[in-house]
Amino acid sequence: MVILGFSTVLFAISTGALAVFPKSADPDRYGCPGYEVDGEVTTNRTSLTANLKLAGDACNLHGTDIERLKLTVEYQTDFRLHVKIEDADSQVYQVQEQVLPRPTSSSNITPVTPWLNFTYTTNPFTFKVARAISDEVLFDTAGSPLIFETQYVHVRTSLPQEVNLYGLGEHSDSFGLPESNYKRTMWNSESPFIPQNSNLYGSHPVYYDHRPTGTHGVFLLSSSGMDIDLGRTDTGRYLEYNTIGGVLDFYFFTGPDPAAVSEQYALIVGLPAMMPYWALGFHQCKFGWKDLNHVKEVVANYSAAGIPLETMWGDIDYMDKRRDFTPDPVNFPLSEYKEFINTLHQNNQHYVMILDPGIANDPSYPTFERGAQSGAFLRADDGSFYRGRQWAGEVVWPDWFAPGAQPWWTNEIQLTFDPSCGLPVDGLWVDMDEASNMCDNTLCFDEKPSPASTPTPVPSTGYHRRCPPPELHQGLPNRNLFTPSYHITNHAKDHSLSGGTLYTNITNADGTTQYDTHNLYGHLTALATRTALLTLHPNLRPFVLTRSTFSGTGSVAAHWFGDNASTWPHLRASITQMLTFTALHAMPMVGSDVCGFNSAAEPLLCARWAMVGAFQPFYRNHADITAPDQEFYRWEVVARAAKKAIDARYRLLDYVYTALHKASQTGRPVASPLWFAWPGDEGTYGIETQWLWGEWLVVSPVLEEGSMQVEMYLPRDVFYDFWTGERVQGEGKVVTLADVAWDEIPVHVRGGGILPLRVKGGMTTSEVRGVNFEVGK
Ligand code: MIG
Repeated sequence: MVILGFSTVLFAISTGALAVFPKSADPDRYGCPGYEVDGEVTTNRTSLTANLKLAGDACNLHGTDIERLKLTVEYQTDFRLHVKIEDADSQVYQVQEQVLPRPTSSSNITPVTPWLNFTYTTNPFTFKVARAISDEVLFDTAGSPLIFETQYVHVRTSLPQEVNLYGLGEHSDSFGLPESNYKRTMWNSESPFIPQNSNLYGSHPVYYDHRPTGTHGVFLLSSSGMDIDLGRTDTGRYLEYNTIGGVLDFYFFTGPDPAAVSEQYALIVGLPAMMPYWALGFHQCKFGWKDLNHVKEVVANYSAAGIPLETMWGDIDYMDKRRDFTPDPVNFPLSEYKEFINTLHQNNQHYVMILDPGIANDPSYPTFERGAQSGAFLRADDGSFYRGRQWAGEVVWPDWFAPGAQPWWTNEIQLTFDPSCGLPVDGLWVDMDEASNMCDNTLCFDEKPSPASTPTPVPSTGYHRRCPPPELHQGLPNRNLFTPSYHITNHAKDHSLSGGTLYTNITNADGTTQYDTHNLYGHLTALATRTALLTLHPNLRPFVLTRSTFSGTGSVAAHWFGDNASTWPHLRASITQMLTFTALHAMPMVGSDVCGFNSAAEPLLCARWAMVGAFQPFYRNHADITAPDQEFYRWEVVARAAKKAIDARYRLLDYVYTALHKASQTGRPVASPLWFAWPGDEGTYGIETQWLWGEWLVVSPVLEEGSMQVEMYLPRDVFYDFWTGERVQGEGKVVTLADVAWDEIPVHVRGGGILPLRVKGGMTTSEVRGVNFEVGK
């Protein structure tokens, strides 16, 4: 063992017996040779590099085994360990720096006493990450061969029985992840009804492992399609990555406090964007508002009902022929539309409008024409625009890696939304940015012939040719980019990679392919939109809402959880989804479609949801065109619940705004699970229906149909009822709160908390800002 100037051993060759790979549960993998260290291992004070070579005959399970790899291990700070395994030739795709800037070596803080130890075996090569202080093993790849092929990468870590895993969004599954038989697929996809056990709109390949001894995080920086499997063998639990490409670029975060992991993760993927104050107000949206008069009625009805309405939203109904930047001249006439938005502004209210990345393929549509001139659109291999189907009919899509794309998008946004001549919107909403393609399968236009459509040719082989050969990190040539042999479990359409989205063998302008960059499309759409807003309004914080996300999108935009339904299970899912994003994915500004998107909202469900949403960051009521109207004023009980909850939300607005600011400075979450505050209390580990709102409030809503009671867990601590001020002694057990009325939501303040409360709420956030504070009760 070598000691490198630290009190702890930084890089040690494990002296244990050679790892022997046990027969894996998946017989296909048995027989893969793994890798061995080849030649010298170079270490200096804070880093280690080594070459790896295939340790036997290639197994070529799903592609070709890559012979030579390169290992780099860096102690980047005391709290962050970076372990990277890439192909020696640096051809395999790596997420572009412009998408996710990596820390530069100068930004790394030279470690003094690293909290983690990296140890390895040389033949076969395996590695282990352990806590320095206790030798507790956190990650251990012995036991399953490392497989690094052109279209398949596999690594497995064994796990002790007693660990609690969270994260790996976006999903609608339980907050604490199941121990076994669980697969998380990362492949961004249009996901109506947010199905469980399925990939959804975003990909965040980071998990948090919480143990009574501390919390740590593991982030695989990869946009490749992948399955992450949690399972069990005779010898214990494991977590494994099965990707269809990319490199193994791991960041290990030491915690050990849960919120410290959130902060350490945010420093890698980007600190959350600070939001404008008004964005914390209550938002109302609906798909299917047929004209401006109807929209005005909704505003008037809110005001008449005395329910605060901060922001109105314009869904695709405003568009002529469902084309971006093109208000319908009959139903949303431009000058009246401007006047309406100006009136909202006079009343200190706001307006946000939708954009879809699919651009109508029609030379008479100026946005298309300018995009075509700028080289802004994705192209098929034959040089023609890559075409598909979206709301606007036959469409093309921006290639966010094309140099002309951003200037074109910025220009369209300026032309349409410049307040001096256009629609003075306060924010933009980007939808369908997975990207969603309504072609049912790869035959799209063949199946639904339309006279104006010329189909993009179906790739004959699916193999992607490329000349000249790719540059560094652009992706290996000669891969099957259309139907790779390893199938990730994509739920979309025909279950193929390209189902319901862009063909994966399409090349981006920078030489990379959609196969590798698919999961970044939403992030890039949001980023381009944010950049455009910053050009339009250099001195205003941009507000962008995006459906599709990737690790780090919190630094760019807000996010809603897509097309849920008006059901009690989806009300509950809104909490687990929120906690996953706010606490674990550095995305504070998130929320569900309040009262549910699909199907009819029952008033009692809507009442409970109105209150739950009031204690979550992004608070917007929204529904589908086929769903009945569900504004809060439509039912007396909902109106009552909403008024009371919004009043509390607004009185607390500065508490939340401050928490959001802290998140944007440090990554500390705005809302988190109870175990963040009581990491040693095992009673909190499985709780997913209560949460910490800021650091001091515990919210425990009623979430069961027809119920007026809630089973609430309060840790051993002193609490005060937020509404009455009554002292409540938490006893570390579940208590039943009965008779929770339809306009009540239980909220408790942790003893010791000081809340900056406004004396009263107001009809808008700007009114609230004029009200005095009181401190606590
Ligand atoms: O195919 O713009 O998730 O919020 O209302 C549906 C219409 C397209 C999906 C979004 C939803 C939005 C709807 N959009």
